[in-house]
Amino acid sequence: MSSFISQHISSQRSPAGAFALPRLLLAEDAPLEREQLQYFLQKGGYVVDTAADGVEAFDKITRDPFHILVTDWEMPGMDGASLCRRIREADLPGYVYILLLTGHGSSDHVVDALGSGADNFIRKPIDPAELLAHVDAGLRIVQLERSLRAANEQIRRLTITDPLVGTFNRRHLDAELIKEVERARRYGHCLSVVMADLDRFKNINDRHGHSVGDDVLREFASRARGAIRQGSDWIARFGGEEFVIVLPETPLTGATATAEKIRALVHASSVTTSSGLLKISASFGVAALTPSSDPAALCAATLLKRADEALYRSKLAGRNRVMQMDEERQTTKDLELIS
Ligand code: GH3
Ligand code: MG
Ligand code: MG
Ligand code: MG
Repeated sequence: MSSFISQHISSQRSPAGAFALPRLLLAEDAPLEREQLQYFLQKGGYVVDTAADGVEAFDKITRDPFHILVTDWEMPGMDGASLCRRIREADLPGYVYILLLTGHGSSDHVVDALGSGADNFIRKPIDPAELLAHVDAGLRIVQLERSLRAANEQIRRLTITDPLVGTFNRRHLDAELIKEVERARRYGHCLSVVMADLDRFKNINDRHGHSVGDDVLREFASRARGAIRQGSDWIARFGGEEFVIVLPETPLTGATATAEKIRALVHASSVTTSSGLLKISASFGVAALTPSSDPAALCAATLLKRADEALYRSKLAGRNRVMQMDEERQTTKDLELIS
């Protein structure tokens, strides 16, 4: 390596900032230039992978996450501009900052480079210090984009989460249950919902205060969460002391068994609150869609309404029980009668 190069790059520098290991892909078809550029960039603190042409670069960037792409303009197969366009069209998990290396100086060329999706360009022959300054500036933009995306994701999570119990909220239920019904209809799957309502919950609030009531709600949610199939089933707080559990690809019998599991867990042991141990119970109503359901009845609102009717009958029948809505006869069955 020439002394010019090493003079310009100190091995002490660290551009990474928020990234422990900023990952950079270098696409350059000329082997010697590729080697030199890789050396500059590695000395600059980047983890550098290389590609000998645009096709190889695109393949690597779609398989592994890279923060920055430094690419030559003229390469065999896929040139730098086409590579930029392909990357911008691809659905990559994070923004890739693209720096184009060009031997051309015309303004048409610059317009082309930026128009194809490059963020910036630098002219050959490459000055190592200038290259690193450009790459570091790119890294700052990538860092900003990542922190914005993380903040957006946090906001999105907050908008669909119930702040008291940490389950999904009503907004999420309203939006997602429609999609679950649509999926079940399209793929010919069953879909069940369970509606749960804490028994005599008003008494808990009246006797022990709202904050104890809140403890009970949180504990109910936690026990219910522990009883459902992770990854597919999900819970939303419908409102007050009412919850809906959605069970995709689950027939009525399976959903009824899950509801019974939750009911038993909720009733089995007292809840620890600031007012001491409290015995609680909940009532449940279960309804399902099946591939043979009447298409007119295949909607989220109808499904919820039927689960709610079954829940209402659980309450009437004495609480602390599970009732299921029989689709054909539109009647409810007490779990004790069917098990
Ligand atoms: P039932 O067995 O018939 O369901 O009787 P219940 O007392 O549970 O039903 P009711 O609908 O009469 O009372 C529900 C209570 O839930 C009334 C309301 O004050 C309470 N509640 C609703 N939201 C919250 C909340 O976020 N925190 C607390 N602590 N209580 C709530
Ligand atoms: Mg070239
Ligand atoms: Mg209620
Ligand atoms: Mg209640």
